[in-house]
Amino acid sequence: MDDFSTDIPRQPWPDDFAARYRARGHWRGESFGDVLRARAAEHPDRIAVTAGETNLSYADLLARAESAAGGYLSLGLQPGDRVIVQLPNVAGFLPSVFGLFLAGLIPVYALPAHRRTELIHFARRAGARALVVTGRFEGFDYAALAAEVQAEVPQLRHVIVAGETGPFEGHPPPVTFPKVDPSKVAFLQISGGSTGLSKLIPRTHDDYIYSFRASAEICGLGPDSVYLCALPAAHNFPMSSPGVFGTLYAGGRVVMCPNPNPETAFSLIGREGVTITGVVPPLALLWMEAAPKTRHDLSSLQVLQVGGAKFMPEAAARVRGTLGCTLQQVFGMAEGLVNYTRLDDPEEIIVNTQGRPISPDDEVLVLDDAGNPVPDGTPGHLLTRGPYTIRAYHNEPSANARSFTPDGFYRTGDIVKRLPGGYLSVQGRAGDHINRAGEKISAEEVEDHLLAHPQVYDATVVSIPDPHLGERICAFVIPREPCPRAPEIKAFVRARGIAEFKVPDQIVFVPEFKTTAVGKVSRNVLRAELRARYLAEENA
Ligand code: OOB
Repeated sequence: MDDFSTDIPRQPWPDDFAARYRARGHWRGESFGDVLRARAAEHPDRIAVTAGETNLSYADLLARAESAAGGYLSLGLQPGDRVIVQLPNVAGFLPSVFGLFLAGLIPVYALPAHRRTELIHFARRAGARALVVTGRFEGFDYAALAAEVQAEVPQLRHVIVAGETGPFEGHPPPVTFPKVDPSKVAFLQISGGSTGLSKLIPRTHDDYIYSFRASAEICGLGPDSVYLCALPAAHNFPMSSPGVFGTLYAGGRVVMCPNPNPETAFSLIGREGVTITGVVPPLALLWMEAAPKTRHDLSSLQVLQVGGAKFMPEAAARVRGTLGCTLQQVFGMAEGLVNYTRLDDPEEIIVNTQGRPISPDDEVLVLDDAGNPVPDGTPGHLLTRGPYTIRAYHNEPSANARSFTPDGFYRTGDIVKRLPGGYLSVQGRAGDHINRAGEKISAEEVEDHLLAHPQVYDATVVSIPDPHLGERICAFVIPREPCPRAPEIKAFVRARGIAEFKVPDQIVFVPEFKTTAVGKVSRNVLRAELRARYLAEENA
């Protein structure tokens, strides 16, 4: 049932903040559609997107987005309606989403890895009316998945299967384009989900365009820049830090990489003359392993951005020597705040910190457990507020009360040290999610799936440090007799229709959760104890 609000989501910055962000020139009253139209007018013939053998000029991209807009509206979708987009890194990604922007529709970005359970949740929470997918990709049938989801969510009236260069190719554009207010929500991004299920993050045209315009400047992007989109384009990092949108803003070219393995990525870097790309730490390690042996020419690559999870200094120090380019560390979050090391920072800063904020108007607090500021150099909880950090999640009253202070600071859940110059060093997490190769997984969500198994009496999920993934998912399970086998539990969890990256990497059967705490134990304490005991035994 359509049990959630169908209002157009709002993102409420108080008036005085909004006025300040406009006066400072951060928010310029520009919409996504305006950006594309301006670039297509300035340099229609320049290539905007390369995917395989397909090249779309800025004029082509605009024309295809206009066709898509015409097609969406011809279905009866109304401006303000939410539309889930689940597309891999294909040529049709940008025409599909710019088509939604031009039609005044609101994309909800799902990852290609998401499955039935997650998509149903997003569809309900967003009150989505349509789902845009590709047919088959890398052997998976996305159209069939979409049909399954549609069968469960009646308000999801349309499944739109995009072709090679987007949906509704050749469809006439709308007779009139709806007026789009840049201060309104442009799209909903998906949170990593620190507790429970993923939340929806409403971002406005004004705030998001500011974040990628400023990011493009920090990264020195211009018309000659070629950005390789190696991570899934729907993720905030490759989308906007400066990512595909920042590259288009600067008039550069986006190369869609269907798979980030070294062979595919290196061949595209060599063939297309890629100048900048962004990866998560495990991929950076893989690329550094592969680079000395590659037959591809990587000499065009000027900047390798690494973010999404902590990149260890020992690895960071090897980037220049192995890949021959400048490292940029990126510490960001879909909720807003993004930090970069600057390209001309001393090596010491680039290797050892996760950068400093984009904006002079990003406010950063580092607080102790009692909520008092700690001195620089001391670890504390990171809270932030600013011109591109949200003030609330969409349709989440109780999460909002936990995640935001009354004066509008977002509690990031990260533990950081602030260093001279405002640089941040990420020390860890206060919360219980697992950062598995940059994918954020809520322990609670995985526990719920495990508890659905009839032979599972109780389950506690924790992160364990992992040499390849950064962190892996370890599930401690108290079984019922007869004790199930680990592969069977994994298969059961997978069959619940969730992204593969959430399936526990490891299952440890235990007779009970021995705990030193008395009485009713919070899950957080239990998780910490189980993790500590496991690590102690492993190192014994
Ligand atoms: C990015 O966004 P999300 O929303 O998937 O995850 C945000 C969380 C942060 O709160 C932090 O816990 C972690 O991911 N994180 C890092 C990090 N970058 C993100 N932890 C340590 N070091 C880093 N460099 O992951 C994201 C969004 C935009 C740009 C870059 C990353």
